[in-house]
Amino acid sequence: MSQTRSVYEFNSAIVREPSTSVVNGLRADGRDGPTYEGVKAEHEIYISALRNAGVAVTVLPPLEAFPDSIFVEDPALVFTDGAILLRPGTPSRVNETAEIAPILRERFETVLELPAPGQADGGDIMYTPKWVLIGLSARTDRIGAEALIRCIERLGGKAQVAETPKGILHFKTASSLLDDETVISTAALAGAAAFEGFRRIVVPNGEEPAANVLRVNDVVFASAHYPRTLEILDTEGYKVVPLKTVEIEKIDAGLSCMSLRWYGNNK
Ligand code: CIR
Repeated sequence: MSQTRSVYEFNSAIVREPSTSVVNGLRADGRDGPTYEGVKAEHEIYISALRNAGVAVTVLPPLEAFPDSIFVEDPALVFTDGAILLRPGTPSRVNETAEIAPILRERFETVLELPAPGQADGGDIMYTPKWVLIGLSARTDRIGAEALIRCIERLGGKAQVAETPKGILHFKTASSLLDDETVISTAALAGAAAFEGFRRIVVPNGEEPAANVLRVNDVVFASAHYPRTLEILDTEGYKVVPLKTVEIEKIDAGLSCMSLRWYGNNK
């Protein structure tokens, strides 16, 4: 992979508007779902934040048949040198890949497909300057992870497998890259072998969802309602953009999930 710039330098992104069916998005527990209006409002502010950070954003139309399709991060991976169509690890989301495929084929010369029978969700994939980390989870199995490593190698990159703590939806639900040498994570992931060599910032107990931040160029998008994490990020010198995530958290999502981001000439 021709990686001469930071893995968080982006000039292009794809997002998808929420459908009214988003109120039925998947969630691990029996909490009440979000309101459509609430998700839509958070999504609109997110798009503005991406644009303010210097990213050209393509907004795709909503897909009523797919309540979770606002989370475009999960059915595909994108890099400067190409895209990889994934095989999401939960039945209601499998066909989201076919919906995003033509959009990616228009933008990328090389579009690889994760071969069956493996499964992988983009939420389990973390780009780092050293390698791509692939978290094993209920959505990403070992066969999928091994096949994905080979796809990433075909694009000129390298990748390795990591463990997602039990009961956590995705690897990036609990960890994120902050800069070339720093990750932020929950206490459960702070000691992970995958992060050896990285400086680690741990979110305070009770603020676990705050570990899903999104570094975009020179700013860090962070959930607005976790004040202790915001303070830590500020003290560490990051330029933080606090964004409301109250509604999307009701369906187990965070800031990274709502976009596919890359650097390229193919906006
Ligand atoms: C799901 O369970 O698939 C959605 N409700 C949430 C997906 C969040 N995506 C992500 O973390 N990349």
